[in-house]
Amino acid sequence: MEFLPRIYPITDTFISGLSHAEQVRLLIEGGASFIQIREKKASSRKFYLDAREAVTIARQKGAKIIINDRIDIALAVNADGVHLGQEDIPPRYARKILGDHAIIGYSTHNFRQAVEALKMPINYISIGPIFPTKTKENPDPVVGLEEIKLIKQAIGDFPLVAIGGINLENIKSVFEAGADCVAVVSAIVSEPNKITEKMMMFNKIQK
Ligand code: 3NM
Repeated sequence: MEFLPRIYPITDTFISGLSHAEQVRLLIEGGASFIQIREKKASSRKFYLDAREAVTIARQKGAKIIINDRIDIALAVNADGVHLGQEDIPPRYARKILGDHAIIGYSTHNFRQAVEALKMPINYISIGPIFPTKTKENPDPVVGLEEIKLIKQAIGDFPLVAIGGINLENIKSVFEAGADCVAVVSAIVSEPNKITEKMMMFNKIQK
């Protein structure tokens, strides 16, 4: 699990009102070392330029950048990996394209998908949404804490990231249920002038 920190912030330009690169800079100031860039609306050109700048900033500080969905952008900007969903290119093809060193994460939304994912050439599984979330359009049904426990029992040491509606109030329960890492969007980036401070607060949470 050495590549995976306990807090995994994800950028969102709509929620924060800031570019991905600017969010990455503020997150790293707050101690982030592993950041996902998630873009659902911008043109490919705009996303490419923003992601390229984000990777440049991250490299200077020794942080890793994972690109959501877009294998082409990940390759173009030389990111550290991609995060793929159930509707994206299957992980085995992403692995072919990106090579052995890329970090590939894969979204699952229930026990069956999580166990199925173990067969895939991926580096971590994410499970969500744990709690209700407004950040994702058309989220899957809420998974809850009990499901994290069952999945962790089934997948053993394989790295498990929990996502969806996680905040400073409920984060401890998510770790207690067995998540190795939590991925967070709105509770960290929704107030642009507090991104660094919130990242620091999340990083202070003991497992
Ligand atoms: N994926 P917030 S839930 C991006 O269920 C994403 O896989 C989910 O945002 C999944 O921390 C989600 O603001 C949104 O709730 C997470």
